[in-house]
Amino acid sequence: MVKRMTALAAVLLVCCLMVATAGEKKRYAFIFKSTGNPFGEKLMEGFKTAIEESGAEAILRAPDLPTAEAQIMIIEELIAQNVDGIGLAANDPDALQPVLRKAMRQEIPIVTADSATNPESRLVHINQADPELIGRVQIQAAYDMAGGKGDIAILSATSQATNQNTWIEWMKKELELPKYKDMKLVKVAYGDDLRDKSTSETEALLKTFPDLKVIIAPTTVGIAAAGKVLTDKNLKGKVFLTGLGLPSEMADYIKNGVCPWMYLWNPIDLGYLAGYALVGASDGIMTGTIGEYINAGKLSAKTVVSAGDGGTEIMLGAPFKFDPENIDQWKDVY
Ligand code: RAM
Repeated sequence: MVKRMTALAAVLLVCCLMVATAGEKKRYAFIFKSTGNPFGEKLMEGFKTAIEESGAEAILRAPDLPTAEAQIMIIEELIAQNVDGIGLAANDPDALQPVLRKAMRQEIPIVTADSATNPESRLVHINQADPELIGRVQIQAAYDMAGGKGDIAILSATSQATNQNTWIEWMKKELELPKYKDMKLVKVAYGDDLRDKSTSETEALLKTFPDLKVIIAPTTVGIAAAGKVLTDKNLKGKVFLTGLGLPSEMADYIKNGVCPWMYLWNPIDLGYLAGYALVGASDGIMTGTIGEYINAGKLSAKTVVSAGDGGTEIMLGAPFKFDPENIDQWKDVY
């Protein structure tokens, strides 16, 4: 009798567990570089849409400051919560490796987007556009704006950001071409994707290099801060601004001529693609192997290709040029 009751209890327990598991939604997290960055908010909006389209729940996180240490703490929490996958824009290529490998050992897939880790710390990277093109096009813009002559300064994000550092390497390679013999890169400054620091770094550049001709800011936070400083100081036509900016934040500076043109890609689509890649990874459909196809919802199928760092990636598209002609069509989108 006792034996029969124990068996019945065991069967009931298994049934309860099965019902609970069937009803439980999968949970996928995305960690951006830091809070207060509208680019990151748009990226996470796209991620959330993709995750919800798969019937799962999205957890959106970002540390107050763009450091690897702060992201490590969040990743530890997410491992403890046993989430079904983690996407992130990494604040450092190598420093996150131990915690990300720990996650992967616990079968939590890792996908990076926007800013990659080293290949050992991820399954696949979601790349916004060809880094060589992103880098070269910004120097070409500076050349055209300055008439081929003068000093250039770069106002970047953090000194450890993989994405900005890769683009800056390509900018330096472009500058080696003979056509740039009368242009000089005088400084790379770091505004850390913080509005105040980006503002004070812009002011410092103007003070230290009074003959500065162009500021290139390959960060949406930096370019918006520089646009405000140059506008407030009435430097339109004296110091040109270009780089990577959000149309919603840059429309005024594109229209007032401080930033004649700039580039970017769709951050919502970038996050959306990361969401689909992560769901595919959790379902075992996407293993990050070259040649694999993933279903990316409204973006159709995307292929895994080899990345410049020896790992693999999925490419979103090409950088898009924003200028006075088209900025009004985009400023309310992102
Ligand atoms: C900032 C961030 C982000 C970068 C964009 C262009 O918002 O640094 O990582 O991709 O700029």
